[in-house]
Amino acid sequence: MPPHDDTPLPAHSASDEPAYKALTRHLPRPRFVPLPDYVRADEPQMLARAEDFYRQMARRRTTRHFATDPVPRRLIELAILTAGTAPSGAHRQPWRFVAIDDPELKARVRTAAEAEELKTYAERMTDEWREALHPLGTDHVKTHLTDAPWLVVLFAEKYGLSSDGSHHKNYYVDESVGIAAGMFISAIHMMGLVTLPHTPNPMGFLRDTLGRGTNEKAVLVMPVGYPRPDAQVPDLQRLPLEAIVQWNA
Ligand code: IYR
Repeated sequence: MPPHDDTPLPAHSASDEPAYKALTRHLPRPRFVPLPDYVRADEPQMLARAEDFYRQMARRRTTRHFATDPVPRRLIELAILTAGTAPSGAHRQPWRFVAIDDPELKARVRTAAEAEELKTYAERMTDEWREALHPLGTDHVKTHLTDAPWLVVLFAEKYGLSSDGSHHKNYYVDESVGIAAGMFISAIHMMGLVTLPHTPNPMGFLRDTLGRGTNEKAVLVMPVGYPRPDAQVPDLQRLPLEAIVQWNA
């Protein structure tokens, strides 16, 4: 750990300081330390790394066909640790992961998810929505939830609960948890496994089944495992760069 750096951050003179600065003057000075472990790479190195990472990530696909082979718990821990490095609003880290490999619990989650999904596909979806999903081959049958050796359920902590029972607000929870989910999915892919971000709706049953607090909301159920040798994916194309980027105005 580098020593605590007491060098004052560049400050405006008191005269041009905006009034809101006085509102936090009673708080302890924020602690800053030198940026740890940063090694500046040269451009050819960065280009090689960026191309390699993109090439690897471009091979990620979502499949519904999971093998039942076991996956070591340490790999799931590493994916969760990676997700936990995500940036978050006010550094509140409002993500919680429930990792399930108990076959009986996986089966309960699947049964409850399928019951909700049957209602969703049959009654809650508009025709337009059902037609949009048709090319992806999704339906209410979620075999992957019991085939995959792990189910990882991602919860968003909508607000924090302190030990004295008081609430504290979290900020940009959806954005923070969305970024963490992306990092989890990337970690799983880069280690050579597959996952499928499943969004049962409504999600309330997950809080009850998994015994989570009322300050949490389930966001994604992610089965994790190996793809089956005969795994298939929909025949999809990704948008080209020019369709997803604008450079300047
Ligand atoms: N939550 C449902 C339906 C579903 C919705 C969308 I938008 C998808 O991209 C995929 C599925 C389900 O998980 O089947």
